[in-house]
Amino acid sequence: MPDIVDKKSNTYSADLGRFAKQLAHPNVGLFNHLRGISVVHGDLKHLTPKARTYLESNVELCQPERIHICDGSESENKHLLNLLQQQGTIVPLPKYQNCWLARTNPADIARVESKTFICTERRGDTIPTPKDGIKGTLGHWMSPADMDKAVKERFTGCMRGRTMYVVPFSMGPIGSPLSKIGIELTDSPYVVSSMRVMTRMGKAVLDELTTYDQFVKCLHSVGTPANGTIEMPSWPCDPERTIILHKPQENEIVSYGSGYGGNSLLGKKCFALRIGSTIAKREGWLAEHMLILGITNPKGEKKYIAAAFPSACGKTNLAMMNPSLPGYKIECVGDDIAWMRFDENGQLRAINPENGFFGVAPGTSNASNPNAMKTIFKNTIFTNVASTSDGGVFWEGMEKEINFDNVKITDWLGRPWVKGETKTPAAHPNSRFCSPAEQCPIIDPAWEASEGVPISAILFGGRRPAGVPLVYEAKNWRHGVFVGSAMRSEATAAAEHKGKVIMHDPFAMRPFFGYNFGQYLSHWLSMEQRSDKLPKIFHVNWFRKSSEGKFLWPGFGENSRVLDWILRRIDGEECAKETPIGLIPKPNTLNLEGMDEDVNMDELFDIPKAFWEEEAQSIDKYFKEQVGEDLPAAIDAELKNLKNRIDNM
Ligand code: GTP
Ligand code: SPV
Ligand code: MN
Repeated sequence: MPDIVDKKSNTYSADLGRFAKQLAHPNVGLFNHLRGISVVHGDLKHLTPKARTYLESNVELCQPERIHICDGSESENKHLLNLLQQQGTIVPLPKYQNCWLARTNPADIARVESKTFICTERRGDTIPTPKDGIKGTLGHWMSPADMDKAVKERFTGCMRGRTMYVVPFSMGPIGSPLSKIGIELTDSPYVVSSMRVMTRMGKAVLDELTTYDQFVKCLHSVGTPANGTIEMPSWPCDPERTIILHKPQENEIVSYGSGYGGNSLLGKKCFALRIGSTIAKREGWLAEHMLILGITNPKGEKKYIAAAFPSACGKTNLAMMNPSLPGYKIECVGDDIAWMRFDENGQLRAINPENGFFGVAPGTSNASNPNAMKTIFKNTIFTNVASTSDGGVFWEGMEKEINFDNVKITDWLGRPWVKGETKTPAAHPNSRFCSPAEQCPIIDPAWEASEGVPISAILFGGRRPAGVPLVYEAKNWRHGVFVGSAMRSEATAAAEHKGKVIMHDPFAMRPFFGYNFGQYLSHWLSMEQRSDKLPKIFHVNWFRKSSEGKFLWPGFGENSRVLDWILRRIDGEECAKETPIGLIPKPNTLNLEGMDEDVNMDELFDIPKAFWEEEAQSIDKYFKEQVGEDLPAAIDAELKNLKNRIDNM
């Protein structure tokens, strides 16, 4: 490897040793320069003409000191981890194998929805027009001229003195007809290391581009504040000027100022959902914020289910569930994103475009998610969790996993933390693990199948402390699309929202729509024309609370009981009864055998008329204020039908 880190200056040294190595290395010639900037790793010759043009124009804009073309190799990753350690971005966690802890600038800890924009010529292509005087909540639009201005202001010379990494990555298995390629240019080695976990990254992707030179352009910089002062050198960022931009027409993403998760790992929310949903609309498929799981019943029959829950509402947990119901087996295909399309037989098929899990750490334990616990203690980058004096990690929910007498805890901000004394949480509520998917002990054998897995049911769900039953089934596809459009959930720490307000979050996609939500609904409705074998749609709620504020349902592994009922519905069993909101289990058809806890089924399945009158009104208000003219007539009709059914309760 030609890249040597100079320990004193913390940069690549241009010493003679390297010069000699370059001469000896057939692929790295003296002429490996782009606009006078030297390529210190990788070879320009491996870039396709389009990739080279994209790199060239951004080198000119960002003016990096050097270019590193990533190959995805083990040795490259070692080098990056070394560099990150020297910069103080990560510390090793010697209790585990190849695990690291990153602490961010406390101002850079979650996605920033208010600073996320979609850029189109016409505003109406991006967002519905809200009612006069109402602030739109279904995304933010920017004009191309404003985007150009925003980019120039922030990116001109933003990589001076830094390395620009060229990160070729595939969303989905390399070579699958359902996969798409991206190239992320970034000045953050943390992003490169994380992208190596979250996507298929490196040389094989550049090779793939030589047969089909199309990729999503992803430009990222952690930025430098306007006054030139980087507050926390170990985690450079520019929170004041952070901006996340998407130009669907050009398949282009530009992200500035944040190093965190969905803001910087551009394959994830920016590409796989925002740009992905616009490509999916053009090409006739669906890009969704959904987990994918395989479930095998005691008879050995296997089906696949996709489920959309908002951020921090239980996707990772459901995807890796240890079923409490005897004889059942769950296998995980993906925990966050599903790309789905109908095959020639009209069967909906899904791939997980990701290669790793960027999961919520707090709440993860051997009791709640043992499969995640078996996944995350090797080759993992933890971000903003607490650490223990014996070189391990800690977060809220892990109390039973460590012995407090033997270890001292340091919180996510680097301060001493004492159980029962310190009032603030040890780990940030949105702290995360970033682990390779293949390490999951229950990863599905078909998780990388290039044709995807067949989907039999789609679940929608959210955190609904009141009024919404554990499970109900939509009457048909159209009603199901309405149920998705009417989703609401309590706000979580995964974004910048404050407090426990119940927010509308249609399809769990509100922060991730790449185009006008009204058109998105029409697109979903149009699936009826694509197939006569549409999956059944359900709504689930693990989070209903009693009048004393306790969860009515134990959740986690016990959710297998709900999946069992869903599978029986798919098989046509008559275990459901009609209610005004949809079909719920007939009495005694939800299998509760062997449950430790007594569950108040009446309370759990109660459908209070007053609550649903209010709910329907709130949905109506939301559609009128937020979607207006763009609301498809079929969805409006479904709402009217719901209102009628509630009136007749
Ligand atoms: P993102 O990665 O942000 O998209 O989140 P996610 O949807 O994957 O959420 P995740 O599975 O990480 O769960 C978030 C939180 O919900 C954790 O604190 C879990 O402990 C909690 N949770 C998950 N499933 C259940 C459940 O069935 N019941 C209850 N009460 N809590 C749950
Ligand atoms: C989410 O917020 O839905 C996440 C985490 O999965 S992030 O990648 O930061 O978007
Ligand atoms: Mn998510």
